[in-house]
Amino acid sequence: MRKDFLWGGATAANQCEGGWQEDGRGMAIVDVIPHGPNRLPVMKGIMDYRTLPRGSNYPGREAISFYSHYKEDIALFAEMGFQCYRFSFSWSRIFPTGEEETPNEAGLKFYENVIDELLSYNIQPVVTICHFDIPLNLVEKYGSWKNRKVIDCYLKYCQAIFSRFHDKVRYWITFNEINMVMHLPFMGAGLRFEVGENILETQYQAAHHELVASALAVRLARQIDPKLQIGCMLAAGSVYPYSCRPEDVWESRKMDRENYFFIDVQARGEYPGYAKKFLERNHLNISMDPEDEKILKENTVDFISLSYYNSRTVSTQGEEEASGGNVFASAKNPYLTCSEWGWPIDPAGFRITLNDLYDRYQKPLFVVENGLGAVDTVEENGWIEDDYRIDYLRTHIHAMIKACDEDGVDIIGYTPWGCIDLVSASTGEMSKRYGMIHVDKDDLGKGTLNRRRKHSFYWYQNVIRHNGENLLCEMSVNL
Ligand code: BGP
Repeated sequence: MRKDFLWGGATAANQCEGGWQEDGRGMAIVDVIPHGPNRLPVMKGIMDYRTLPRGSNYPGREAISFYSHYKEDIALFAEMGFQCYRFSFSWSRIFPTGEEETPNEAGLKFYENVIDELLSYNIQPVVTICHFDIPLNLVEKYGSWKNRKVIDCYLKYCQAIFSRFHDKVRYWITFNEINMVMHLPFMGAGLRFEVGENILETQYQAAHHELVASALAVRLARQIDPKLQIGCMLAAGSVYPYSCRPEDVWESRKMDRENYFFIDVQARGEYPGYAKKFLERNHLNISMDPEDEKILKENTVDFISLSYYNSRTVSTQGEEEASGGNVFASAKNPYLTCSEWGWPIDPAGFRITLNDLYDRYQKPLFVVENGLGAVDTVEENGWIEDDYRIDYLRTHIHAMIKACDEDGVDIIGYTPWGCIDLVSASTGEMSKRYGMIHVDKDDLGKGTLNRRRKHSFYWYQNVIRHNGENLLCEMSVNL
């Protein structure tokens, strides 16, 4: 492992910050994504949020109110020993409609306070510029990333935050899980579809705009301060063939490429051959400006960040059961157990994924999400014995250390997701908890918002203290 390896934790404004009407913040997509049965159709862009029943519950509006609790939360992160903290800015807190000429000073000030608080504990901020987040005005007026105009709005936002924070924030991530545009297009990229619209074409058009925006953000960052490190971010998890049938193996390669496509462009600087052929074969006409090729080629990312929750499995035969998982469902892998939400648990798959990505790109990786969503029980004396979470983290961290120490994968740091409980992106629930810090709030939005340390809090503190070396004695995983 690197000597300067960064241990920390990760959250995002849309699921944690709340304060949706504070200090002039404008409406964002998260404010109109409800809890309950309408959530999935809204996130997919096939149900218009404007048709939702009155009185719908929008859990992101308050979330866990990091907005008013940030000092307390950062003090807890510091107590755990965090060396970095990954979080996102809310775009509409800084540009409420996305179109203002100048940024909202109160919004910038809030993030300055958060950053200064982190730095006062020697915690490095790692900022995601856009984590399932876009001002609602840009959705309404331009159709979000469907429209090239949004690239300019994004760059204006980048200009404001890079120039304000470049001497305090080194690591930036342009888009969280950029491949989410293919799976949950409204949540991932603010896309809504009209009846009869060519959905796939719109998704790839929006993706192209995001890819160009990401490359231009890299260029801008380098102009403002060459020390800045800019990364892309993939919802990762390698795809296994269900069997050694060559058809299954080929299918798994194809599925991997659907995700790699984005990183291939961001890290290598051009559309790969298989993507060009896919667009051609499916008659998808993506409009590109003549200078786009050059922009993509000249402004590749410095590092590749990723989330890993599970591996995936695919078969061409359809004889297997389905299984859940982050981003999309796949075939059930008979060798793996699953979380309470049906996501496979596969630490060896983490090592495989890290190796796959490093072999493919040869750029430093940053693991900015990993973790187990589980129901926690607060005992009468207030204690939370979350040993299932510890088991998950222990085996995954161990696999990551092996990837570094035995396979030579270069990893900048590790920030487990939802280090403090927050709203689940896929379900809108609070009960799907990832944290080492418990937040007293339920799925209906009731609770005191009090913070409480879980068993995993002390366990992770110890991992950081020993730079993960204690785990090598604690366990042995064969792979
Ligand atoms: C990733 C997202 C996060 C986070 C995580 C866990 O896809 O980047 O925002 O939510 O998954 O997923 P969930 O909250 O659905 O359990």
